[in-house]
Amino acid sequence: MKKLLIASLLAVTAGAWAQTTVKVEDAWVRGTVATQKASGAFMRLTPSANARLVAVESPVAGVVEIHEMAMDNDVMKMRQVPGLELAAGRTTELKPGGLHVMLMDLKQPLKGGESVPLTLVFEDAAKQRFTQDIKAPVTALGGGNAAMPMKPGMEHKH
Ligand SMILES: [Cu+2]
Repeated sequence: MKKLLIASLLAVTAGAWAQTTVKVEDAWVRGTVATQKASGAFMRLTPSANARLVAVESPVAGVVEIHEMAMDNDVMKMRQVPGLELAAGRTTELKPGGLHVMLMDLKQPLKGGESVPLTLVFEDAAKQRFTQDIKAPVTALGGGNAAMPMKPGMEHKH
């Protein structure tokens, strides 16, 4: 009984104090050609308190995963990560050749000039989930393979 009371007090406190917000900057999605079924979304995330990006949802993709690039026997490969730890006040950058949001099973080609709605699902330090909706403009690069590593000099910034 006493334990229960403490637990609920903690929950109330967490609700009142741990209002974590995450600043999302420079979000963009790589444009695709008609035959392409996958693309990447990139952005910078800076949380007000320790948080975790646990999922991303988008109406344009059947499946959305959080990926990282890693060297595997001298070959750059990407793999899914269960979540992204975001440290308070520190900026985590999702960029080509690094961490990215993988949009798969695309329902239509993503054209430059359009924007893609993304719902970012975060978990705060108290494991409470909160979401943030953003619209990421599509950058028309055409061709290429979604989220494949690019040489730094090739990276476009608009
Ligand atoms: Cu990927």
